[in-house]
Amino acid sequence: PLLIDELFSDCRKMLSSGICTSTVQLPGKVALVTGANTGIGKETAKELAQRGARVYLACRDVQKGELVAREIQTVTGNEQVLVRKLDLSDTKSIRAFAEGFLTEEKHLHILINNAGVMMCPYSKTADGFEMHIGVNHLGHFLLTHLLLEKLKESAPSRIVNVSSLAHHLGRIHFHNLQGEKFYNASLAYCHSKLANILFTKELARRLKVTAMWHGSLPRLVMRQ
Ligand SMILES: NC(=O)c1ccc[n+]([C@@H]2O[C@H](COP(=O)([O-])OP(=O)(O)OC[C@H]3O[C@@H](n4cnc5c(N)ncnc54)[C@H](OP(=O)(O)O)[C@@H]3O)[C@@H](O)[C@H]2O)c1
Ligand SMILES: *[C@@H]1O[C@H](CO)[C@@H](O)[C@H](O)[C@H]1NC(C)=O
Ligand SMILES: CC(=O)N[C@H]1CO[C@H](CO)[C@@H](O)[C@@H]1O
Repeated sequence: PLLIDELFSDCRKMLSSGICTSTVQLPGKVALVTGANTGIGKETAKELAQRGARVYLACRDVQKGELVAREIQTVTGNEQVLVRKLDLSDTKSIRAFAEGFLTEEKHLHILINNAGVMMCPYSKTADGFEMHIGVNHLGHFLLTHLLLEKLKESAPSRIVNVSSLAHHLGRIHFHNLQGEKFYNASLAYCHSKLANILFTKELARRLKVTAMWHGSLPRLVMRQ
């Protein structure tokens, strides 16, 4: 049994992306995590709060978000955990969120594009995009675009796009971008996660170009 336990633990270590050993503290930093009311987003938000950042939980369900915000406040002792409404399947909601955020906050140091739908039945966003590509890619694309100036002004800052190993199976089918010709929920997820990677690479390329003119600009870090 011991051997099997060890083997299992080794496999888990191999499959996970590694363990963060940084002891960096984040007082005075402002962080924003999408889909922070559960899963990876919630754990990330908790960790950022633990390190002293002011953390915005951007959630489509504000009630769920508030419960988690209170939990994080209690566990970390950090009061600065705030919830704001963001539905990435609706560009009106994304624009309203960004407008509110830009008005209320002077800085944004860390943007974590985490929210995601996975293998849902065929459905469309408010704007008519297939749900995976619409929420996981296009929604975060617009959000990042709207917050980019603030990130630049707050440099050193960073954008983290949460992709997945599933991107290896992804293909960008330009003739079937919205799944209108055929739809496979697993593959639709993979495509959207590939789009996350391509977006990150191109954004990194463009920001580096700007960096030659302005000096300090956001850094991009990609987590698989
Ligand atoms: N779990 C894994 O093994 C794994 C592996 C590789 C990559 N990932 C990536 O990690 C990220 C988080 O995954 P997870 O496992 O933590 O998923 P999860 O537990 O299902 O959480 C997903 C989050 O996204 C939110 N969300 C979904 N649609 C949204 C929308 N339209 N607007 C705003 N928020 C929305 C959900 O809100 P509700 O609670 O309201 O539904 C939830 O907070 C995803 O990008 C996923 O692709 C996960
Ligand atoms: C979706 O695609 C995957 C990978 O190619 C395949 O294994 C699966 O059977 C497909 N599902 C459907 C419902 O066609
Ligand atoms: C900016 C960055 O780190 N991009 C990486 C994201 O992950 C993909 C897949 O492993 C790499 O190819 C990129 O270089």
